[in-house]
Amino acid sequence: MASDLREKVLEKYSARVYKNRKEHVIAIGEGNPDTITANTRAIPGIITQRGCCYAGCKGVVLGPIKDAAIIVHGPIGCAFYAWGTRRHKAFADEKDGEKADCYLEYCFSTDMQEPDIVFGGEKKLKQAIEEVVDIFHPAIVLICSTCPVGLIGDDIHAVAKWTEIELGTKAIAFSCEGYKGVSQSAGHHIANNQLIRYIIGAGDKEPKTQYSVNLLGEYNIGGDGWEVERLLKRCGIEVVSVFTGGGSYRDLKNSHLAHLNLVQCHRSINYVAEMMQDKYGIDWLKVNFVGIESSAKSLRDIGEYFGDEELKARIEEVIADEIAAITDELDYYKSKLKGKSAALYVGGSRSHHYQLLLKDFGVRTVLAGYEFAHRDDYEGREVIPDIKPDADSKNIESIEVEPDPKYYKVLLTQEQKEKLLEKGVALNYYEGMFKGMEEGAIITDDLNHFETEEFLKVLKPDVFFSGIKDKFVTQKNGMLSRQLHSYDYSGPYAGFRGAITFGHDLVMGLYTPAWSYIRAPWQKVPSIQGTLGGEA
Ligand code: CFM
Repeated sequence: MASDLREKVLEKYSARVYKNRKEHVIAIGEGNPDTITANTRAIPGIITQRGCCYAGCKGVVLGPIKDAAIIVHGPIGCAFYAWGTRRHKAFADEKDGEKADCYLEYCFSTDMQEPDIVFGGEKKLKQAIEEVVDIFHPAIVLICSTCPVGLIGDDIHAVAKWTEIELGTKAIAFSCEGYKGVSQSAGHHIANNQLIRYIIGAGDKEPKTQYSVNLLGEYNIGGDGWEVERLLKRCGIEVVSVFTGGGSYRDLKNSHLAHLNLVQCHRSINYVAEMMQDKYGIDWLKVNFVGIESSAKSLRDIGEYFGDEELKARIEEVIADEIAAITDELDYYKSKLKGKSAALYVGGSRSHHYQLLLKDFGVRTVLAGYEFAHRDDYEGREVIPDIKPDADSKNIESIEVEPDPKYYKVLLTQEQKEKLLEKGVALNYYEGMFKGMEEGAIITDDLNHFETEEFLKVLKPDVFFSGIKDKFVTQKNGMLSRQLHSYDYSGPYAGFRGAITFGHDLVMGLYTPAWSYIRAPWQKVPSIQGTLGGEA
């Protein structure tokens, strides 16, 4: 029984740790309905895989904006870590005569030293901004603060204002100190707030067609965003902006004029989707371009939203053509993968999306979890009213927006939305991860190193999809691990063609089981002994 397996892993904890962790680890089908505790503090001393608030703001949401000079105000270690980790892919380009430069190869930082901490860092920040404006003339300057800045109280927002007045360059500050909130999720929210305040709505370039969309929560890892854009364009759907993979201030500032928002990663960008709905009347549609069936459904849902027969016919043609092009390879990879099982542990959305791609190949999911998602990402948005705010979540500002007097528009009436719902197209809604999962599958929120090793031992999946921090531990234990954050530098995995690349990589890994031939020295002779949980 799944619950016995769970107990077997958790029973090794001390009573206090057990009490905490049992709320975060559940088996599907145990509850009625299944509920989970999420977005709360990790237990001190436990090796969590989470990142910090600054990582979520600078590293995740702002990081890919190519024409922005993003200045990290803080010690150089923080800057280096944000620069060298996530796979940001973009190139400089020109759209209707308007250029967007690309600064993603650069790392801008104030490199704070001890005297700056003692006497204040604003002077140094101003100097850094002057330099960056002088050398690069960026379209916009974004300032991100790290922990010490919050502790000493530098007023980065005043410096942003100073930049606009004195240097004539648009500047926005983000108080995303690493210690805020309980994970990088807090940083997503802080970034979303400033995007709606200062960037969305700053332009006035109308879309060229009546079927225009923004792609929200698509970060172009491995070129996924480019592949999705290719598909949408083939169907005749105009992409106004991408939040934020390969994205630019040039495009984001006009996003309020698009007709529909598509949401790929709900966790990181749902605040923008909601606020754009309130402020500009733009509906959002949860899509998933990971997986063959899911990509086809996402395209069809967009067609239903616009309701144009010609558009719908073109979408069907594109789906048929894309699938015809991959059928042979799909059959081959299916034959190699059918009946395998997988465990998935990633940040806040991929552990759901990739289950659907795995299903296309006949691979079952036996364990899935998120590092920092909220209950709605697991259970669906209907639980939002039941989520009790705590001291940590109250610390992150939640902003209310009013309908914009100039740009607010209504595209579909309530009646039309209900008709769409009857056709299975739910607007402004995300169903979460749980609903599509098999009974008995284990769910782990904020999985740690100990539980990773133990669950893999008892569940024995064929592959563990995770990140760099857990990949090598897994492989040294003889099991295949593929990274879902970076795709192990492969990709794109999105869309129809991407599914084949994914299938290829997975088959390659599973049928080259090099790791299973290795025995680490400590597997033969124990090298250290100890107890768990801080109690004897
Ligand atoms: Fe969204 Fe992401 Fe993810 Fe995320 Fe991330 Fe990422 Fe991720 Mo790594 S925005 S929640 S904070 S889909 S960087 S592109 S892979 S943990 S599952």
